[in-house]
Amino acid sequence: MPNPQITKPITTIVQHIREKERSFPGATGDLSWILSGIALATRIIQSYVRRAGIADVLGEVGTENVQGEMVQKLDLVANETILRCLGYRDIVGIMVSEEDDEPTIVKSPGGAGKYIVLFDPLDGSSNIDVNVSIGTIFSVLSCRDDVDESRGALPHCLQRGVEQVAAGYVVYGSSTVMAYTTGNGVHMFTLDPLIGAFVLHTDDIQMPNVGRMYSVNEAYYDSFPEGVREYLTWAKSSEGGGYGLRYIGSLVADFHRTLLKGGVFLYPPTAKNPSGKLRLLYEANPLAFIAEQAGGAATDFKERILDKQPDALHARTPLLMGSQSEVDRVMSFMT
Ligand code: P6P
Repeated sequence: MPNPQITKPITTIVQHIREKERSFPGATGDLSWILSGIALATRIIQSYVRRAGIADVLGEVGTENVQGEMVQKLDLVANETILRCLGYRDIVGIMVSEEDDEPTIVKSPGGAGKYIVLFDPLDGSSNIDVNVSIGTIFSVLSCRDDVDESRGALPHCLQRGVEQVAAGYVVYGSSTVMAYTTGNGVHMFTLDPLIGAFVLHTDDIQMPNVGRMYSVNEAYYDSFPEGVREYLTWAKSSEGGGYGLRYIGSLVADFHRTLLKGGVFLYPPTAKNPSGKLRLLYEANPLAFIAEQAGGAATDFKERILDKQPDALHARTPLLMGSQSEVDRVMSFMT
């Protein structure tokens, strides 16, 4: 009599990647090696997040990062953890962090260091002290083979989102969940604290094509583009038909909900951030890759996020992302 408790195999991230890679001739196992490094780093980060009230990791460090934001102690813990867990993986050449002004060159891009890992180590960190979900976002690019080594790391980093070879996020919420894609669907894992491993719970996630939920910080309403204001008026009207508003103020948490429940997330240009607040390379691009792989869409209210050519390491972008039909609906108001 089979054990009724074992309803499906326990699949860890590395197993999952290897199984997926087997269906791709020539797959080298590189991505599984990078993703297992990210899984290790985020398991360590979550151990600090879960102890924030008792471990000395709450509050600000007292310095500003390149974004002009006050650095939280946990930001530094997360940043150092990822640099340490990935920096010694032989295939990682360059690392780009929201917390660091410049790229960290771990190995010469032309040699063994074939990949670039770009990450926001702890997005939403201002929410740490009030126990709101926060997250880690990562993007993986291949180093270019047409760039002379004398030009340094930047040309390898400033690639469009369509060039990503992998992307994902970890949300430290009521449970710790990781989602990743390598371009063959979006796969989601939950960290099982009993065994200390991320275990597969949903393969090939599809974002609902419709979702009557919008997610935006309406405090900036007056400085939104006219089309966005018109959309919001419609969504709240009887003609719009009962949209709900959910806004956590933590990108990874707002995105995770949108991926699972559908709807649309908006961070339009504002007077305070006329080019948008969110960063292209290590926030918008990886989440846009995930959104599209799950059947959704992501634009900057004008063009597809993944087609944008970055002009700077910490370039910002407006972001409209979510269910295809909901993104289309917002765009129908943009003249
Ligand atoms: P606002 C957190 O600081 C963050 O970078 C994202 O996680 C989040 O979506 C956004 O800023 C919230 O910004 O202006 O609404 O507080």
